[in-house]
Formats: sequence, structure tokens, C-alpha cells
Amino acid sequence: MTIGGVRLLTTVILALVGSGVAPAAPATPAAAAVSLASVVPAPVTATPATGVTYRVTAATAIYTEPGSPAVADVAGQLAAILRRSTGYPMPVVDASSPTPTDGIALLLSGAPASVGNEGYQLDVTTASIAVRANQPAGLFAGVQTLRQLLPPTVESATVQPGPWEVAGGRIVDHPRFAHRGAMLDVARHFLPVAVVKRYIDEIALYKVNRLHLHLSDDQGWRIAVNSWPNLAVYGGSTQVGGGTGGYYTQDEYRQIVAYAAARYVMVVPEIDMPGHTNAALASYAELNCDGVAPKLYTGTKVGFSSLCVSKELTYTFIDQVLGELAALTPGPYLHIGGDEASSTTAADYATFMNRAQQIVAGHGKSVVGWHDIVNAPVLPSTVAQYWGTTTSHAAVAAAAGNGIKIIMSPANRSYLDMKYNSRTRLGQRWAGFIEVQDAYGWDPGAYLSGVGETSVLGVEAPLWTETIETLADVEYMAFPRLPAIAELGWSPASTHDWTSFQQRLGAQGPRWRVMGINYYHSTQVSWPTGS
Ligand code: IFG
Repeated sequence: MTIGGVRLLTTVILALVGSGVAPAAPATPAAAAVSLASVVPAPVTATPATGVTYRVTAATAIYTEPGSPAVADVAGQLAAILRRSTGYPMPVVDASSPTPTDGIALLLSGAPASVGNEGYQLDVTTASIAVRANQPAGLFAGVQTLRQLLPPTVESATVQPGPWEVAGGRIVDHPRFAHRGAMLDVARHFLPVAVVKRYIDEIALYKVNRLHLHLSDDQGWRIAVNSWPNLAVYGGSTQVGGGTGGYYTQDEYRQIVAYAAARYVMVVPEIDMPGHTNAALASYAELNCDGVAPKLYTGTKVGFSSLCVSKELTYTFIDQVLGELAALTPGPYLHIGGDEASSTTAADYATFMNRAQQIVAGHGKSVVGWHDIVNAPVLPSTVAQYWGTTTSHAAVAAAAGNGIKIIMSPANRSYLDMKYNSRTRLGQRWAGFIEVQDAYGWDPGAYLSGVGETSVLGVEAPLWTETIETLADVEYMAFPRLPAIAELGWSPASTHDWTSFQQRLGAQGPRWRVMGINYYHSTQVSWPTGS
């Protein structure tokens, strides 16, 4: 159907509605529209307009910033969701004015500068809804908020009865931290592309904008490398527990990157080194200092492997591997791990990390490393990801004092593979139990002594998969704690309040039920009946 045709269709529908010929308003009593105050993450400001409601109807069109394919793509994602659950045509057309008087508008004009590149202003009146932003990323964020202001059934995969009402008012919103991440360990247990895409959909709902993929470890190598084909073919052939493992072809990795980018999620790939490298060492005997390849490993121990720091081949290896990965990764970061290098001497670790950081820079990327990397001299652009369980760490504080940016992933707050409690079947407990309130009850900007807000690039919730094998497992551990971490990354510290959060979190339950998300019904959260 051509744009013109769509406009004609819209005109016809509007005429029908105007003439009263259109179907009468639904008989079902309108459930109270979702409150503006219920959004997760909490917006910077939400000002309800009492008694004002916008109703999405068969006549509703989505108006987009003229000439912006990116905005049209965001609108297309919203239209697909609404068409599927309302059954309405939901045409997407260029806005014919910067101030549309009906429908849902996604515009790159009229937003306050204060919302930056990822924020937005959302206005809901009786006549129209307008999402305004300075960049398409902000419109995407505003659309995630709008989804939450519609009834949970808007997420349904089949047509549901309305009414489709949105409470009136204004939200002006923008993120606190730049890095709001989720990590998936696809090495211990391989997770197929479809699972990764589904997780991207789920984290994007909560304005998470980074997906850190842990692509290699002792138990598996998960990304095809053309110059070292055995890494994936042999190194990716198994996993924890001895299953068949798997790996992403480079095209599949490109698909994941593109799928994430359309949801304003940047992929940060990790090749862990010099430790956590048994899969690589098993794949190429020549990578080992003694020239002997170890067997593939399917257990869950850590710290026993190391690349051979003294061999020049090691640096050719990481240069070629990271070169291919850099070419496949539009984002500015390559994560090179660096954790638990117990089989690498401190001197060798420093030597290795010196060269590895230079190699990454040579491919035009910046390094992220687990915070162990600060034990070696780091480039000014290197980012350290804190995964400790204490609220002080001298070397990390010193690095921050020297201008190094920190991603906060304290294992006893943000590790989604930690059990909720002693009864949780999945997960581990080495960092302690993490119930929802533990995941929410901390401030990334003030958590580590000597690491102030300006040193904190953001937060990230890692999900290690020693005990996690399926999408249902991923969802059980990530929900409801991932939205808690997402709120810490997005919302102002001033909005931080457990009572408010657990109520808003509870209201997400019905949405997750409609979406089929296998979440943990934490007893710390008041879930509405039937959720
Ligand atoms: N620590 C290891 C991970 C994983 C994790 C499980 C880091 C940085 C324990 N390293 O966390 O490989 O095994 O909770």
C-alpha cells in the first residue's frame, strides 16, 4: 500500500469516525488507564493531567519525522505491536506538521535540550500523543514508556478487546548513566540467536542500551573466526555438562548486532584473555607454551588456563581474532576480559595486557576489561568493569582517580546468576543470595569508596550460564532483577525508593505474563492478581 493510499485510508476512516458511522465506543467499561507514575525505569518527571485520556482507535495513525528512516523504523516497531494486539490498521505516515492534532507522533523537534540524545518528552492529550526527542534513540525510549502506559494486553500476540487508553499528562525523561548493560554468557552454555534476540527485546523494554556478549571461555568458543576456523568448529563443539555447544557464524553475529542496534542496544563483544582460554588452547596446540593442546573442558572450574605470554604467536592470534571481531562490531568497545588469570604471573599479566590494549587500539576500538585489568598499566580509554563484592577496592579507586571509567557490576548486587534464595533451583551462591531488594538497594554512583558519580560509566547485570541452559532459565533469573538494575542505570538517584519500585515492578507482572516471560514471583513484590 502506497503512502498516498495510506493517507486516503486514514482520511476515509477519519470521515467514518466523524460521521458517526464508525463502530460505537466499546461497551466494556474503560479500565483505569495505567498511571504515568507506574513506569519502570522511573522517569525524571511525570506530570499527570487529571481527567485527560487519549484513546487509541481504528482511526489512529502514527506520524513520523519526515525524511528519517530511523524514526520510521521506530514507528514501524510500535505499529507492529499495536496492530497485533488492537487489530487496528495503525498506518505510519510522515507528519504533515510539527504539531499533529491527532494520532501518535514521533518527532525530532520540540524536545528540550535537557533530554540529551537518549531522552524524550511524551505528551498525552485527549486528541493526540506526541513523543519528541533530539535523536531517534530518544524516540525509541519514549515508545518503551508509551508501551507501559497502555494496558498489559497491548503486548499480546493476538487481537484483544480494548479500550486502548493512555492517561493524559507529560513525561520529560533522560538517563542518568551512559552505560546501562546486560551481559549474556553464551560460552558456558550456548544460547541460539533466537534466544539472544528475545533477550534484546526484553532488556530494551527497560531502556537497557548495552548487550555484553561473553563469547569465549574455558568451556566454549562461540564466534566464527575465519583466520582461526578451529576455534568455533572445535572449540565451540561442547559446553558445560558436555552438550553439543554451538557458535555464531559471522553472519549470525551481524544479525544480532543489527537486531540490537534497531532497539538502540550496542553490542559489546568479549573475548576473555589471558585466562578463561581453554577452548582456544584446545583448538590450536601451537598456542600452548608447551605445544600440547589440552582437552576440551566441560566442568565449571576457573583460573586454570592462560594464553602463552612469551610466544609471539599469541599476539598474532589476538590481533587476528580481535581484528575480525572489530570489523563485525560497530560499537566502540571490545571487552578483553582479564579476570581470574590465576595461571598467569603478575608480570606476565602486565606484559600481556600492555600488548593486548595496544592491539585493540590498533583496530580502532577501546578496551573494556574486568576490574582485574587495573593490576596492569591501562590506557586512558580503557574501561574497568567492577565485579567485586566489597564497597571498597583500592586499585579500582586509584584507577578512577586517574580518570579511568568504571562499569559497576558488583557480584553481590548485579550478578543475575546468583540464586534469589536457598530455594532457587538455578544459579550459584558464591557472592551470596540476591533477592530483588538486594539488586535494587544500592547506588552505582556512590557504591565504591573513591569512585564518584563522574567516574561511573554505568551499570551492567551479568548472567553467567554455568547453570543456565534455556530462555526460560534466562528469564527466571533476569526477571524481576534486570529491571531493578535498569532503573539504577536510567533513573535519577532522587527517584530511588524501594516502596515505589516494588509497586511499579508488580505492575509489570501482568505485562510479563502476556509476553510469556518466565519470571520469578518474588515474595518481596506485590504482584496484582492473575499476574
Ligand atoms: N566469576 C567469573 C565468571 C563466572 C562467574 C559466575 C567473573 C568476571 C564467577 N568471572 O565474574 O567467569 O564463572 O558467577
